[in-house]
Amino acid sequence: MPRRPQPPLKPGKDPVAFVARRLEAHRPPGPFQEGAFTSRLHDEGVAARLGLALAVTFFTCFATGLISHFAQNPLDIGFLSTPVSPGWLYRVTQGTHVAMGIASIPLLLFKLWTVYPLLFTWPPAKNVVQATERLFVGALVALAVFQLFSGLANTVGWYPWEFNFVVTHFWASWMLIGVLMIHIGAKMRQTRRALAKPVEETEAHAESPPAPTGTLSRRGALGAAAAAVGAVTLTTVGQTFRPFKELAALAPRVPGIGPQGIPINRSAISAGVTETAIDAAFRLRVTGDVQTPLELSIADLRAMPQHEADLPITCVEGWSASGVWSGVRVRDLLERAGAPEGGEIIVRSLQMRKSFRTSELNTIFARADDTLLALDINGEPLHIDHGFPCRLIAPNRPGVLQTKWVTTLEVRT
Ligand SMILES: Nc1nc2c(c(=O)[nH]1)N[C@H]1C(S)=C(S)[C@@H](COP(=O)(O)O)O[C@H]1N2
Ligand SMILES: [Mo]
Repeated sequence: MPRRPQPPLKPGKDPVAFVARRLEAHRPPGPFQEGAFTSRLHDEGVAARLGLALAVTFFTCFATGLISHFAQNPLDIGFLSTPVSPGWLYRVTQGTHVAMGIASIPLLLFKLWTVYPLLFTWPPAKNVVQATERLFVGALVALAVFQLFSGLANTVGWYPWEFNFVVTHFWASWMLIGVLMIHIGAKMRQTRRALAKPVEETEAHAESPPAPTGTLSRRGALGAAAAAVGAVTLTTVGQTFRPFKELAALAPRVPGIGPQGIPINRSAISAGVTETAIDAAFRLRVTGDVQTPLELSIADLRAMPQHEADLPITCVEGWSASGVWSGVRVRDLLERAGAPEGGEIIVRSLQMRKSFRTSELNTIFARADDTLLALDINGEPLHIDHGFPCRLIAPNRPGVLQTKWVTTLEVRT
């Protein structure tokens, strides 16, 4: 179709196009020269397929991340409230979050390698629209690298930064998903076209010679990416999916597991409770808006009806492990203290410093059958590192909220 002749551009109209036309005559040497990249794998068909896989992992991470966020910061409005059952649900969503995040790492590295020659296009952008699009791609790459790096560091309990991981990872995820949607919108047509063709024949390199024997074909390269995803998944997913425990060479919390079959997050020494936790004067207090405040010794707690619950500890850092816990129902304690229906319960630990000393239970969680102040695990009294003399254990709940060394339940209405 013949195009209408374009009027000569003035700088005021599209400054990027104006600069670009002047730059065209000054193409830098080296990678900026046309034909500098010869690999058949720098190809839109490969990039599109990896992009599709990344879209799946990123949207899954976003959704499961939101579930985790709202489990830790409950909205408590209607269908948006975190349900109490099934008790294993958070274990699955958080396990999926971490597994998908880890799988994204080889996918992203490979995708970046596939498209990096685009960094050397000349001129860098032909017009203002393209310049904007490229800035968004830059932001997308930066955010994706940040999310995967900070998330991975979190799973190994490494915090080499000053900022608050949870808050930053949360807000960066919104920005990432925003620029990702813009990117998907901008690339939709190109991606569809590339996906419609067999991967060995995509357009960008249609005229490129067939791969010399001994080099990787595009299909082979995608197979290698899939194998890399499989390898990192198999060697880490055992941290939450126990049948794969033996393979979990790269999972930080599996080897040796921990006392009573569960890894330790913070030890009694680190929490500074080695003396208070074994003090004979220990009492569990039920206080706040109650008719009869309670002060119960361990013997008093053991004299109450004991209940069992088979529930996991699901650390937000990516590991999980289940046990059969037994102890007193929180609901029974609330009833004994004459707590009114509704309100919330603040659970406080003996721990005096550092984080995770307290957590909250909304009324639904507090009154669930399986929400226990556990005294035993798998038939033995709790190990001191697992919260002796008593800890909270509740269904479908992030590990950070399963408070150890509990000494006070404060009822607030
Ligand atoms: N008092 C107190 N309780 C706590 C913590 C803590 O640091 N202090 N850590 C929490 C976290 S992050 C997790 S994952 C679980 C781990 O329980 P475990 O160490 O018995 O496996 O305990 C939770 N309860
Ligand atoms: Mo945790």
